[in-house]
Amino acid sequence: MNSRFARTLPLMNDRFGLFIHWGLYAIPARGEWVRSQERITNEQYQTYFDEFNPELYDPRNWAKAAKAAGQRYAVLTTKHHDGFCLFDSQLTDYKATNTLAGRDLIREYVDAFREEGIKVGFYYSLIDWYHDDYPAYGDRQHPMRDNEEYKDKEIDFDRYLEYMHGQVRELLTNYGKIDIIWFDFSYDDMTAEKWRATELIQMIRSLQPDIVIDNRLGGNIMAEEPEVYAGDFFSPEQIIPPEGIVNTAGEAIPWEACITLNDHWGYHATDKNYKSPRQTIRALVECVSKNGNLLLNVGPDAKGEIPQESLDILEAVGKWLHRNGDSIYGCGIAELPKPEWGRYTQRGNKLYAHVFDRGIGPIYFQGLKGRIKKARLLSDGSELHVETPWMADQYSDTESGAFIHLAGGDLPDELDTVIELELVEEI
Ligand code: FHN
Repeated sequence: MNSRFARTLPLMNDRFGLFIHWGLYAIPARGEWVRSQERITNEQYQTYFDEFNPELYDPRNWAKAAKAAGQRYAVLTTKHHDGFCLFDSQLTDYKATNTLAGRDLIREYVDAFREEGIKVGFYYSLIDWYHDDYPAYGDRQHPMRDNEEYKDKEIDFDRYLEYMHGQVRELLTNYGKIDIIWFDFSYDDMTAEKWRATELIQMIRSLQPDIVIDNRLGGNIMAEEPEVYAGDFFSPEQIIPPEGIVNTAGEAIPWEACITLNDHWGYHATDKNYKSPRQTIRALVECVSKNGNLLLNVGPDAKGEIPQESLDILEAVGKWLHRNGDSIYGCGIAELPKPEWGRYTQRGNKLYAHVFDRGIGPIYFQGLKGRIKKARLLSDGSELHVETPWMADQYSDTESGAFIHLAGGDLPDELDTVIELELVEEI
């Protein structure tokens, strides 16, 4: 991987993070885009500001759930597109400390996740539908984009940029070491130097030299010489790239897929279309098998609690990781063709076979004849045997293939059975 991405590598070794979308939109409970989708005015949305009182909010519970899930970093919305600040910004009154909550919700999040040894990330929306100087009429998605009252409204976008840069400075000054800042998102001409991105990046790097930044300020992270603001990782959303991500020179670049557990980022009371633990575990494996991370999202409700359906999935993933985490953390792509039965991940001379489909008879490893020093079922460390079944020399490329016997007709773990192969030498 290009040395430009050296600062991203520790995060890439973590492989699995928790995304948290939380704010006033948890009260209407129709997702975080409700203002835009329903063209809700600031005055109408004020109802939620006046009401916001997450009496059950205790980020220590969130942090414990993330820890048990095996998530090694977290990214919480400090401000989403609605402009509401979960932190005690001195640059606005539109913040949690001025609601019935009366607390700096970000301060408590940072303390709680640090306490659990989980890296701390901030999501910060470049878009701001509340700020007076953010373009509204004719914008692609502003709630007032087709409200004639906004047509001739004078704005001072530089004043918005001073505000936005000032808040980023607050976030990266007042809360100790921050591991990730996750900007969201550039669009149309609202990109790159429209945000004064170079100046912003220079400020960020001076305040937090080791911080990792996503690619949504603009520019092209896949260029051979990306812009200074093009970011430290690529951020595919609601998709796992078919082949992983390489730049125009064919060099692997760091990437992180952000994915919801149901179909919404922010809390949505009636969206019960949750992914299964099996889907979630296999999504994590697929990301790692392609040199990527998974940032898995939860949307806490207006009371401040993560939905039970999400907690149940996180718990199941954590149980699987407790036994099989060696096949995820610090692992990446294996230079082998994707096998029929599942996927490979690799770390040094340890190759991990993630068997999703049991098939009939032994598991076949194309190209690995004579290259496996020993094999173990990762979940319990039990010995497995490399073998060549009877007649195999009549129907397979036994010149290069290897077979491992798995007892029984079902997989030991139908979510994902992992075989750890210690190789004679790294592939
Ligand atoms: O518009 C946002 C959306 O609300 C959410 O924050 C996702 C998460 O990456 N990013 C943007 C595009 O969907």
